[in-house]
Parts: sequence; structure tokens; C-alpha cells
Amino acid sequence: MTQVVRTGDKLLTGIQAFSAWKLSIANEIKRYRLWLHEQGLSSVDLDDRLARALRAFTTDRILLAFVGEFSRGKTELINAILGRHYKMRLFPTRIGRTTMCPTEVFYDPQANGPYIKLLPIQTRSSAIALSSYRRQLEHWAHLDLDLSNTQSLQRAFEEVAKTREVTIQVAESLGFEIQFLESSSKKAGYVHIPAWRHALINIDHPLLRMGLSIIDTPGLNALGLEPELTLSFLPEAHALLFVLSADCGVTASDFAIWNNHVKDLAARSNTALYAIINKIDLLEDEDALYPIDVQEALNRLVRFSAQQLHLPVENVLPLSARQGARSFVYNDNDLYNTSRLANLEDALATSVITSRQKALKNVTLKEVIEIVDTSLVTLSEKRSALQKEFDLFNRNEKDVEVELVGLTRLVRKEQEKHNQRLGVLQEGKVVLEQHLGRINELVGIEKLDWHFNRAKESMNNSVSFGAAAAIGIFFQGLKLDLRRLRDEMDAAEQTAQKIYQRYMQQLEQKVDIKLPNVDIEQYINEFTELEKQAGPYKNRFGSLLANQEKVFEHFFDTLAREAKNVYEKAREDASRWCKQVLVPLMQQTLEAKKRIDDQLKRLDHLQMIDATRDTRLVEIEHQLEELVHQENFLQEVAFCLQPVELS
Ligand SMILES: Nc1nc2c(ncn2[C@@H]2O[C@H](COP(=O)(O)OP(=O)(O)OP(=O)(O)O)[C@@H](O)[C@H]2O)c(=O)[nH]1
Ligand SMILES: [Mg+2]
Repeated sequence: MTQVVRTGDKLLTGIQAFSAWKLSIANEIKRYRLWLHEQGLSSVDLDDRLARALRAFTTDRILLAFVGEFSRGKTELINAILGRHYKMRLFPTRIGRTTMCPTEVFYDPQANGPYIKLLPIQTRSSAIALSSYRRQLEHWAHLDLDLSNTQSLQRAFEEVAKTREVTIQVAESLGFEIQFLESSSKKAGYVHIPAWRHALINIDHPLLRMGLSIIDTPGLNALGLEPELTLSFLPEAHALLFVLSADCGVTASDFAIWNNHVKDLAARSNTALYAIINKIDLLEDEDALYPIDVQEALNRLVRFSAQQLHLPVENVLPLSARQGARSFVYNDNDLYNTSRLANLEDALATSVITSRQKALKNVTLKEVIEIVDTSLVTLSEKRSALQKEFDLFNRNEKDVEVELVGLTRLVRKEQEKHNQRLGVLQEGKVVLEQHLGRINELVGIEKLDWHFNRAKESMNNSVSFGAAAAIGIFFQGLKLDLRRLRDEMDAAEQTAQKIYQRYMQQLEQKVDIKLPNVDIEQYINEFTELEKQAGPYKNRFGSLLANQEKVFEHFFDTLAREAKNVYEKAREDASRWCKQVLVPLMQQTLEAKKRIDDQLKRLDHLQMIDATRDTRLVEIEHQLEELVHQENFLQEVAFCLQPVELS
């Protein structure tokens, strides 16, 4: 008798917990932002930083990518992962090549219902990048999906898998490598190519709703065809599942895909890499002539594959996607257990979510916590100033005149200090603007265009010069710029340090305001990674076929666009840093200014009224009470922002 699959879905609960965490942090940021506005303590720069942090927490998504030779069971594995909810296998899988184009599966909250969008293959002959097509949806064919009607679903997916027959020349001009294509059985000199270049599938599923998106890739040497896949999609993936089959282990063609496109991604800290040994059910053969110890055979296969791919053994997971998918269709708990799908779900739940959370914690959340801490520091400054005023009033019995003198002296002193601090800030701003100017010279847009055009020129001479060399020189130029930028930022950091020191000297009490840091080295490393990812293409285009110039141009444009993103991120980071490095000090100054204004108002009062001592004391007491409330509020926000472990 079959049982309902009851085992807890760790992937779903993990993602739910992660979403809930992101939502709670986003709420705290909103609360704090509102508070700053209400207190008149917000500034454009500060608000901009908080808005960016908020965006990071509300738009964050998790991307799973499936890569491997054809027929290894990538699509079936996606069916298994999504199957728990649908109780059916959504995507078609069959022997031979099934998935013909990279297919993204996600949830689009703006859509009216589920759909498939398909980008025609001919678009490969234009120089427009896939990412631009993604913004121009009019180029895509649109099919509505009806998840309740199996026949209509089948028809829709048949369309995705459609091929066309074209001449070898046309296939070559679209960038296909002929050796990987099936020849036409009817027309000589014709080959089959996929009808579509890319598919976007929007369906409603609890995992997808919570920000998970999936990219399925065809085995048909697709990674070699679409540079954007290897250069931008896969490096963005948070988990990459490299699918193998238990009946053949790591074959030469699996190994080629691994070496050319996947291996280098292992070095990226945001990508968890797993090798899946699929189809373990095939090892169980009850009629086998020579029965084997299945468990032992599997252990050996796992160890051997881990060794071949240089992966830790824990990252090699044997399972049966087919049994996993079937277990949900038939509600069969035993089958689910036999499939070992849970091992993958658990691994994804922990590793992917933990690393995603870590990334958000280490950068964005840290920045927010620092801003809140600065607010807390200014509040405590304010409190100690009020306390002083309180003591002053308390000491001087009845004599308003004395109080007046005392307070005037205090205000004057504070104002003087404030002016000195303002002076430091203004001078600092001027020097930082000089750094900013130099940054724009060092890594300005014109500079980037210059590198790009120079590379393009040498590309045009690529027959003699060599495309690989031109790409090498392109990256060298970019890296040199960033090294200069890094030196400039070192100098800017020293400048800022001096400003901080001078500012701190003008403070009444010792406060702990941290200088934000900037890291340009990471972008230099990103260039190195990108160049590595481009390696297989460089080799492929070493000797260029006459009709592949378009394809090469497309590849180079993609590469240059990715490089441009990195270059621009570095420039933005550097210039944002220059513009915002003084924000914590400004935040502090703003608060001090507000305090002085309050005291000035009070002085006005004192001058008008004689015996105000008692009322002033009561007032200060009220203000101190109010401050305690505010501090409690901020402490609560700071507490809620403290990182928690999700698993
Ligand atoms: N026995 C067994 N067969 C499987 C398993 N997973 C997938 N298959 C079969 O293997 C064949 C290929 O599966 P797909 O999921 O289409 O493979 P793919 O990797 O997506 O292949 P392409 O889309 O062509 O790149 C199909 O006939 C599946 O039914 C499994 O765990 N066990
Ligand atoms: Mg497939």
C-alpha cells in the first residue's frame, strides 16, 4: 500500500524562513527610515543608503541552475523539485535531446496567469544581447499555459522543444557548431537547430513565489553557444547542479562541460556547486546475471566522481529524479525515501540559504546596523549634554542670571565646537571632491569606451593578431585601471581617516563612529574570474571561420558588457564611497546642530522669563524621558537587525 509523502520539505521551510527573515529586516529598515524623517534627522545621502538596503532585502532572489550533458535527467530533477506541490511532472523529459533552449522558470507576480515566452533563434544573428531582449518582450512569442489541462500543457511544451531544418551555412552563421547538430534525414546539407533561443516560463509555485528561480539548460552544447549563459547567468546562480548519470559516471563529454564552463565557478563564494549522480534506480537490477552490492557500487561512484571533479564528497549526491518525481505523483513515501531526493532538498536548504543570508548580512545588513549605531551614539551625546544642562540648572539656586550666563557659555562653547566640526567637514568635502574628480578620470566612461574600441579594432585584425590576444589585452587594460583606482582609494581612505581624526578631536566625549571601507580588489578579482570563464571561447575563436564573425562579435559584446558592469560597479562603489564617507559625521553634526538650536530657543526663553529654573528642570526631565523612549526604540531596531541563524 502506498503512503502519502509526509517527509518535511526542508527546501520550502528553509526558503520560507529566509523570506520571513528578509521581510522582518525590511520592516525594521522602513521603521527606522520613518523615524529619521519624523525626527528631522534624515538626509538625501542617508536616505539613499537606506533605500538601497531596503531594495536589496525586498528584491533578493535565489537562482538554481541545472547544467550537464543531454539526457542526464536535468529536467526530470526539476520536475522532482517542483513536483511536491503539483503532484505531477510538469516538464516533458524523454530519451535523447529534449530541452532545446535555456529555459528559465520563475514566478511573475505581475502576470495575469501562467505563460511561456519564446525568443526566436534568428535573433542570434543580430548583435542585440539576450539581456536587452529580456526587456523587449515584443520580440518574444507568447503562449498562455493552462496547468489544469494536460493536453494543452503538452502542446505548449512541444512548442518549446521544436526544431527547424536549416543549411549548414545558416547554422554556422547562427553560431552553432555543426558537430553537435543532428543532420536532416530528408535533405542533404541540412541540419536541425532549435527553433527558439530562450524560454521564459512563469508558473505559480510556493517555492517560486518566495523568490526561487530555476534555469534549465539543454545538453546540446548550449553553454558553448550562448556566451551570456556562461558569462552572466551561471556566475549569478546561487547553486549550480551539475547532473551526471549513474549508469555512465563522468564521461569525456561530461568532463568537457565541467572543465570548460563549470569548474571555475567553484571558486566563487556565492555559488554552491553540487554534482548529482542521477538515475541510481538503474543500479537496482533484480534480474541481473551478476548481482552487485548496490550501496557499495554507489559509494565507489560517489568517491570517484568527487575525485575527478575535485569536489568534496558531501557535494556529490546520488539520487533518482525519476523516483522522486513519481513519488509525488503516486503519493508514495517509500519511493520518496528510495529516491534520496531529500538529501538534495536538505543540502540546498542549508547551503544556498545560508550563503545567501551570509552575503546579505555581511554587506547590506552590516551597513544598516552601522547607521543605526551612529544614531544611537548621537542620542547618547544628546543625553549627556542635557544632563549637563540639568546639573547646571540644579546647582544655581534661583539666580536666573547665573543660569543665563552658564547656559550662554555652554551654547557658545558648543557652537564653537560645532563650527569647528563644520569647518573640518567642509574642508574634507573639498578634498574628497578632488579624489572624486580623479576617480572619474581614472575609470570614467570615456576610458571604458577607449578600451572597448581599441579591443574592437584589434578584433578586426584578429586573423593576424589573434582574438585571444586581443581579449587578453582588453582585460589587462581594465585591470590596470582598477589597480590605479585602488591606489587612489587608498589615498582617499587616508584623507578620510585624517578628517575623522580631526573631527573626533572636536567632540566633547569619546564616541565610536566607524569609517566605512571600500574594496576595489574584489572587482580586480572579478575580472580575473570573467577572463577565466571566457577561456573556452577564446580558444574556440582562435581561428575564426569566415561566417562566424557575427557570432564572435556577439560573444565579445557579451564579454565586454559583463566587464563593463564590473568596471562600472567599481567606479560607482568608489564614487559613492567618496560622496558618503562623511555621512556618519554629518549625521552626528546634524544632531548636534539640533541640540544647539534647542538650547538657543531655551536661552530666548530664559532672557524673557525670570524664574524659569523649576520649569526648565521639569522640561529637561521630560526631554530626558523622551530621549529614553527614543533610545529604547532604536535599541529595539538594532536588536531586531541582529543577525539570526536560520538553520
Ligand atoms: N531510470 C531513470 N531515468 C531517468 C531519471 N531521470 C531522468 N531519466 C530519464 O532520462 C531521460 C532524459 O531525462 P531528461 O530530464 O529529459 O534529461 P535532460 O538532462 O533534461 O536532457 P536534455 O534536456 O536533452 O538536455 C528521460 O527519458 C528521463 O525519463 C532517473 O532518475 N532514473
Ligand atoms: Mg532537459
